Amino acid sequence: MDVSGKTIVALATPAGRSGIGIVRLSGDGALDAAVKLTRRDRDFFAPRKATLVELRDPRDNAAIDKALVTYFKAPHSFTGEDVVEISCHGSPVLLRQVIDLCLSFGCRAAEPGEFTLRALAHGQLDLAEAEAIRDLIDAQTTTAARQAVRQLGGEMSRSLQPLKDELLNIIVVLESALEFVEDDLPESQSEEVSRSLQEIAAKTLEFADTYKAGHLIRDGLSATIVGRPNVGKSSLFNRLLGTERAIVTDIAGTTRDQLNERFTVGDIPIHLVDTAGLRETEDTVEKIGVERARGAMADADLVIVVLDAHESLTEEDREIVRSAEKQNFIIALNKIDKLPSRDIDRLASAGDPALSKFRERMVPVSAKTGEGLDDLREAIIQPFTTHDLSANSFLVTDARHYDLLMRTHAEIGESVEALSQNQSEEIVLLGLHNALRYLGEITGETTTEDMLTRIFSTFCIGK
Ligand SMILES: Nc1nc2c(ncn2[C@@H]2O[C@H](COP(=O)(O)OP(=O)(O)OP(=O)(O)O)[C@@H](O)[C@H]2O)c(=O)[nH]1
Ligand SMILES: [Mg+2]
Repeated sequence: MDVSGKTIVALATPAGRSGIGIVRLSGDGALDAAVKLTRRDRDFFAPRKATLVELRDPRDNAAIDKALVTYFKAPHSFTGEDVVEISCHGSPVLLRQVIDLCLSFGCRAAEPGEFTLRALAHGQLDLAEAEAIRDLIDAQTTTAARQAVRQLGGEMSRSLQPLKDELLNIIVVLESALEFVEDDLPESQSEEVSRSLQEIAAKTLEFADTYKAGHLIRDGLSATIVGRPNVGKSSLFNRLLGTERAIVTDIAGTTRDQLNERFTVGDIPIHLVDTAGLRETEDTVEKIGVERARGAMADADLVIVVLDAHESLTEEDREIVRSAEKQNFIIALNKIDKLPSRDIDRLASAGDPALSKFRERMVPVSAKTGEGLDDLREAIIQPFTTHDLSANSFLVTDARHYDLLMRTHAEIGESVEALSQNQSEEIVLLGLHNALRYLGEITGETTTEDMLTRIFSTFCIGK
């Protein structure tokens, strides 16, 4: 990614009609573009002051819009470069004109995340903070947004700094031993180093462990509804979403293609999948649906097996439960409104003692009346919420950060091992330098161009 050079331009607000739409420019030519669009002098635009001004097409002097133009003079801008923000009326047609004119002035269309990348390159924020901006924009729940804001405020760097400092202290001790001491490190000192390293490793692991909760908050989980035809999968899917998204009929084999929707339970985003009823079939379309259902089941974090509580268990039901057993699964005993009694223990073992061992996983529900739906929602997230998500702690939410913390932990572990085996300081140091580098990669002190390209490709354009 070329971070220096040309002035970039992009629409910073979503495409489509809206109250206002903002075109953002960053680079040496940003102010010139504003000058050309408004036919005003450079001095007209006082830094950090929004000015209402007419935009005109320099080719025919036709008025384009009346807009608010704000100039942020380098380095006091988001990117650290000259930035101009033009708040126009939110018409896609006029915004296109403004962007096209900027391109004709020699600006270049920004790549995804390029404004943030430039901010990073100019030291306006560190990599973890840059990623936090992406996560904040992508956040699906309030909790996820709040975690992202904390990271944006530099909390990741602050959490890592003590670990880095302690690691560096030990590296200094070992490096000087290497340089000045003829013999090996004295045993007492070696033990002390080992103890400190184990403490750092434990803290790293403790921090990495928050990823389970952090990942859940940010990315949520996927739950796939499976079961034989007509047990009420699509009805439950609709109930959970609160809309009539899926077609429901009393004809077995109604759902063919799988349906994907998102909703949240207790601030956890859930990716819910409705599937075709599982059965042997000769129908070509249904057959593909059944194959897809099996695929979606295998990919899910949680499988929701739906059984018809009103009917006795069939061999197909048993087979579905058996295949779900390999994963996280719960059983929704649907259509309880058709039963005179709500005795779940009787239901659980209904005609099949094999099922009673799953008593804990069973939730009696009625997609028709809504009974038991709260219990079902609770059961969906229950296997995943080991951490107290409401706790006020800072969590690791990004897989990249988690991976680097685990690698740090492994490297320190190897150094401790090398130390206990009386291996040379060089070997011990090798692991510690790697560990320090991994921690540095989280905040971007030690990142390669390649990595940056990969990370920033996940950003949206205009940010
Ligand atoms: N009484 C009662 N009927 C239900 C309930 N849930 C679903 N039904 C009915 O059962 C029939 C099948 O419902 P669907 O939701 O289409 O079942 P499905 O499992 O998605 O079926 P396929 O898509 O064919 O696999 C419909 O007539 C629903 O109205 C329930 O809780 N109680
Ligand atoms: Mg269906």
